[in-house]
Amino acid sequence: DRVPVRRALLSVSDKTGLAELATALHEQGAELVSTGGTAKVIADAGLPVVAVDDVTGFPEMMDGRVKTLHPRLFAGILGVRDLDAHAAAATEHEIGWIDLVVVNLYPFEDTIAREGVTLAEAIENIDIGGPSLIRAAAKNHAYATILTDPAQYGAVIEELRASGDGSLGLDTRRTLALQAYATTARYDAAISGFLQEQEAFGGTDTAEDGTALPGFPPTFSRGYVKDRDLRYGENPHQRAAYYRRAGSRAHLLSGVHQLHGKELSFNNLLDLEASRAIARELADDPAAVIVKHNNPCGAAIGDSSLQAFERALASDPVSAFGGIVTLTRPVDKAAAEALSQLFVEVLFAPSYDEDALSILTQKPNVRLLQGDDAPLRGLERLDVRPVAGGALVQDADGVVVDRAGMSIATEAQPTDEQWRDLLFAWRVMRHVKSNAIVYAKDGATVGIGAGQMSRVDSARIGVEKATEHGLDLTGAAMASDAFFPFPDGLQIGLDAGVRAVIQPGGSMRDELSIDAANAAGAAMVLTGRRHFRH
Ligand code: 93A
Repeated sequence: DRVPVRRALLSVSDKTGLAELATALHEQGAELVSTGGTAKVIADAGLPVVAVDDVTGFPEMMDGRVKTLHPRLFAGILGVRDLDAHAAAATEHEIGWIDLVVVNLYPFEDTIAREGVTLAEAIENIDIGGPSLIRAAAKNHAYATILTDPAQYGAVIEELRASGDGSLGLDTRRTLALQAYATTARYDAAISGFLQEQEAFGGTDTAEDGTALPGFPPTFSRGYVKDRDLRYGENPHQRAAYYRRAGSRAHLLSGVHQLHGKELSFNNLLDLEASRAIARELADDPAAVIVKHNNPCGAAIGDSSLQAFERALASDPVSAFGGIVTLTRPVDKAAAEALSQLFVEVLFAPSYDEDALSILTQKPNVRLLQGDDAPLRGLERLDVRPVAGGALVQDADGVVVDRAGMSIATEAQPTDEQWRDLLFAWRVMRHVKSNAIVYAKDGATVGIGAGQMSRVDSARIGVEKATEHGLDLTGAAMASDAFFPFPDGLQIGLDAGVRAVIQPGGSMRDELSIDAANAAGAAMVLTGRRHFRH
């Protein structure tokens, strides 16, 4: 099952290691066939090389868009050497077998990562001939070997030299074929991912304002590229890695610099995603968000990073231990001093001043991240969740929260302060697992009930948290992610002092809840929009 390499086709964008590989092939007696730029490097290395034009009888044309797309080459790769009919066709059409194909592709991913790249430049960097050569050689790995990455050259050179007859074994050909299909799959995923985000292609999965564009495609495919291995998953017995979406303009960790601390864990990344998503909603102000187990345990806006953090922490200082903290403004000395009092797993902020850094880096266990959140805005238009053998895909719940479309159901109208707290609570609530109840006062959460199977329990837990931490719910705002089917959950809030409520409305028994609010002299806003998060 060893195949001597008598003839090789080389066409590479990345010329790294090319001269060494070509030299080894030549030494083993292989004939080298090559495209323009690649042939030049080989010739410059003093080796004989045949131009593809001389094999195909056609010049490279259409600005290089058509170089290798020719039956003389493809039949030479794809022919089944042991079939008489294939051998006869090869003889008749003067086709020589190609035993080794060396291709690496136009750098599409590097191109789209460049600042200010145009759509035309990106499209010009879609390689057509290269992936075809790769797929052809990988398919016919019974006879041909495919190299797609300079990192593979060294082992192949060694094997060629060790073989004595310039041959490569079946195991090698199989391993490389597998890598080859992974390469072309990733390449196409990058193209598809990039085009999906282009306005010219209908842009996106949903329009900027969150309204769905008609229809989901009949097939849904997304390519993910490994960004890094992780030490383990949610638990130590689970293996894990972080992947970014191929072709996406940004991802959770792009532009994020880790200034200090251990490597990020699976759970860190999960919670970082959650805490940054909430912070993005509050970013008009200095804000702080503390997340534990994917739910916020405190969020607040304030006059400064320090004040926002202190108020977010006050919401539930017990749960905040070991939390993931995101700040929307730079961290200064005062904020750093306060932060250093708490055990924080991860701290994310736009920047840190020198004093802050010297304080925070004294703590060995905090992972300090610096990054810009703007690239993530509006990025994920689809929400994809794996299920057994499939995926559930929906529009992301990316609706911009403002007063438009909301109505007031009660005699009492919210004051300006209440409106601020209502919208604040509503923004935070959208990121809390259902059933979600959020109590807020003066731009800070004062009680959060998350993830309960009964809304009444969430309402009660939020009040208990406030009481436990010495917070006063008198005059607080209350947000509920879905309507109150009965007024019992609402009543728990009202009894604790809530005087402004925001909820979707739409229950058959809305009137009962509105009556309860009126009886307490509370204002109630109906949003007409539910925000479940399972
Ligand atoms: O534009 S292409 O898609 N048309 C082709 O027929 C073709 N064949 C090989 N690009 C094509 N290639 C690519 O050219 C290879 O994948 C490789 O990346 C590059 C090598 O060109 P050169 O040898 O001129 O540097």
